Amino acid sequence: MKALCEIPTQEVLAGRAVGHRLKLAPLLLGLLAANSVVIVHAQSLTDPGFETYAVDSGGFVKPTTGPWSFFNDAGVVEPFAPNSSTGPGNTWSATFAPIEGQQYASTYAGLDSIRQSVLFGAAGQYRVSAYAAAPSGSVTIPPAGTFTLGDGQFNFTLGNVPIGSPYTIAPGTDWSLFTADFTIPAPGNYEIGIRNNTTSPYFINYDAFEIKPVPEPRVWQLVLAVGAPLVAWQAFRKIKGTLA
Ligand SMILES: [Ca+2]
Ligand SMILES: [Ca+2]
Repeated sequence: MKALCEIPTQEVLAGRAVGHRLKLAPLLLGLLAANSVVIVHAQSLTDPGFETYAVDSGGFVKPTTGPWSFFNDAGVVEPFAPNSSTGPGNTWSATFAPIEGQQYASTYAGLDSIRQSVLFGAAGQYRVSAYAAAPSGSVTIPPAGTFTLGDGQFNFTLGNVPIGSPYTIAPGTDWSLFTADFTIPAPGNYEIGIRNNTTSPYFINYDAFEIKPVPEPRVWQLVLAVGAPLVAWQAFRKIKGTLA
């Protein structure tokens, strides 16, 4: 009889609600943890903004060690430096403030590429992105001469093969974000990067590379994983409330 007559106080109801939440808490935490592990283990670039290389302010280095491989004129700069050269294959520019950190990559004209081996834990669709910018003016390359800078062109690459659309950048273009989508057929290591396509005189600077799954399934998994039990719990509360 007591159970039928008793009207639960607000404190009792609040206590029950907390109790239900606590019962769900380990499940929710477990789901969050499981998804966090997946996120932590997602493919990622090492030093995506070229900050680990030692280079003086206004200077230029062509690293032979570290996570990235640099070819032809490609190297790392720390602003600010005008369009500069000590000879063919040693030509650089650092006229822009970095997008990220203190440094970025510099390339001059054709034959240049920058790439890094990346471990992909799962097959699927991915998107690589980077910021690119191109200075204007001219460059004097001893003893070749002085050249007026024109349009530059680059591609993102997978295993040094172009992926996505070629991008043309006019001289005097400030940082813009560029992307290319690609497919990873099986888990493993794949070389990701960029390469300059055309041989006419131009600089392209690169900073803040990133790789993401397309779409980002883990975020959706997380929303669904947390959302479904919450919806179920709310439905359970509603039914319980109706029966009571
Ligand atoms: Ca940087
Ligand atoms: Ca070059």
